Amino acid sequence: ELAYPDRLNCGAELLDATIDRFGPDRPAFRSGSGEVWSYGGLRKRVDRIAHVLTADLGVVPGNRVLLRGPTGPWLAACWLAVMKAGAVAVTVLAQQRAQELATVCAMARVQHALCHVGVVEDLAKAEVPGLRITPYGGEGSDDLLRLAERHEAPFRAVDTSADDVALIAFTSGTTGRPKGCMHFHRDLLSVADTFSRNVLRPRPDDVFAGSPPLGFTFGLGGLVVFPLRAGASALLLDQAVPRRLLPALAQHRVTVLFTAPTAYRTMLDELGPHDVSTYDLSALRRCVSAGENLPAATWEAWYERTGLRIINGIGATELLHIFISAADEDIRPGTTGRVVPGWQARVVDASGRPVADNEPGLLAVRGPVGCRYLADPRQEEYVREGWNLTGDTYVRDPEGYFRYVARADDMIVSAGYNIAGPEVEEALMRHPDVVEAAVVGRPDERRGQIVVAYAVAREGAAPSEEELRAFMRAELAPYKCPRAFVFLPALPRTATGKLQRFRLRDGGSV
Ligand code: 3SK
Repeated sequence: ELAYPDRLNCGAELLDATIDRFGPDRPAFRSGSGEVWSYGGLRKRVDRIAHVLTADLGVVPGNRVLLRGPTGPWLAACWLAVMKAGAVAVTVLAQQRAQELATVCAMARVQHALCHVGVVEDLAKAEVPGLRITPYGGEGSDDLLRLAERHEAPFRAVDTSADDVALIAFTSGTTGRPKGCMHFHRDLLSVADTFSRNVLRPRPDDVFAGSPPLGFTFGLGGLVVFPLRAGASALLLDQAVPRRLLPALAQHRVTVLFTAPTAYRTMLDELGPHDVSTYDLSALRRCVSAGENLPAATWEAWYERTGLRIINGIGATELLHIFISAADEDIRPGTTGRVVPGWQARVVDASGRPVADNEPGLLAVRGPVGCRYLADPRQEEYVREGWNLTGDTYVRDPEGYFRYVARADDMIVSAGYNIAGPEVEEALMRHPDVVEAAVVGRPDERRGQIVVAYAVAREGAAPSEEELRAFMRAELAPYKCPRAFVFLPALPRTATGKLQRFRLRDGGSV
């Protein structure tokens, strides 16, 4: 059981309390260009921004403040300042465009925005009524960092309640309709005190890094909340595309990595079959994968090349971070692992009753964080009798390991057979010339649905349909084998990297 005091400000806990424990001199954030901010330096900047918010911009507790910019120390500092000011951070991705931003701002009733100058245009174009945009990272006299220079005094964190909303994180999920998820001050600490504390077991000398942006709770947790809670540091890269990750991991002696299965595959390609010494990964001790299911083949290949055992986890924006995960001694490739201490999980049928072990059903989770959509009727579908239904089909074995089957709406029913798209995708990705695969059901008069595979071929390779067909027949039962193959240059994905199978099902507005 996690117990937090009734009055709690997560910004003060992550920053001021950590400085009380470890002192101000340890490194907190590093940028890709080599800049290092100590904890003391970070607090100075955060406090100045908090003064600008409250004294200059008139932000009061509960006001919603949109944060938009590339991942970096300044964006993280803005987030911490919003927390300390008792306001509510509304996080979005730097790639989101005017129309999407207008929707988010209207849904969350955003009054203020702190926005990097490089991406301010789209926000201005969104024409949000009453929105006050304060740019940062530019030269103007109205720039946040200029305004901040005028404030010297420490900022005393607003005395928020543990149950005050601190964050509204948006998810477009894999279906395209945005939902705002509200999270409390205590929620932000509880994900660090469950997944991070029990599974990562971070140390103050750890260096965290990874590819998820701070506008995605996977990134906010892994690159800001977890390192600060442990007195560790984070390398915040604005261009953390997989090809740039490897050199950064080596150069900055990163010890804890957060990324997604696709990035592990790209890094494996980059490492190549022979030369293991190009990148020195000897400091790396924890590799986390989430955001999508991690195929066993990717786990094995990473282990073979690096000797590192990927910690596979499942999380959700609705529940803030990871709630089922593998852990060191407990890692079983091909499964997501066991429930994270502090959380509960079970597999249920459509009426919410637990199914027997080894039977597929819907994943139901409960723990210190729950789903709280911002005025959305889908709340009733997500939370039933206190259990959060994540929309994933899972199997639990008698030893408590959870194995992913599919997103509940990705099950294909063909000629009476239930076929899990991800199983077919994993098989297809075992073909040496296939780097990415997505499998969907296409309506068919005779069979109800047929299995259709979309594949991205390895650069320079052009496997034929006949070759893939023969390969799949050797891998899977005939009823699971795709009846059609379509080659694409890339698969449709959300800005956070999740596969959008619905766009393929809808007939390829790809
Ligand atoms: O959406 C996800 O997959 C996820 C994974 C880990 C942590 C947080 C999130 C939202």
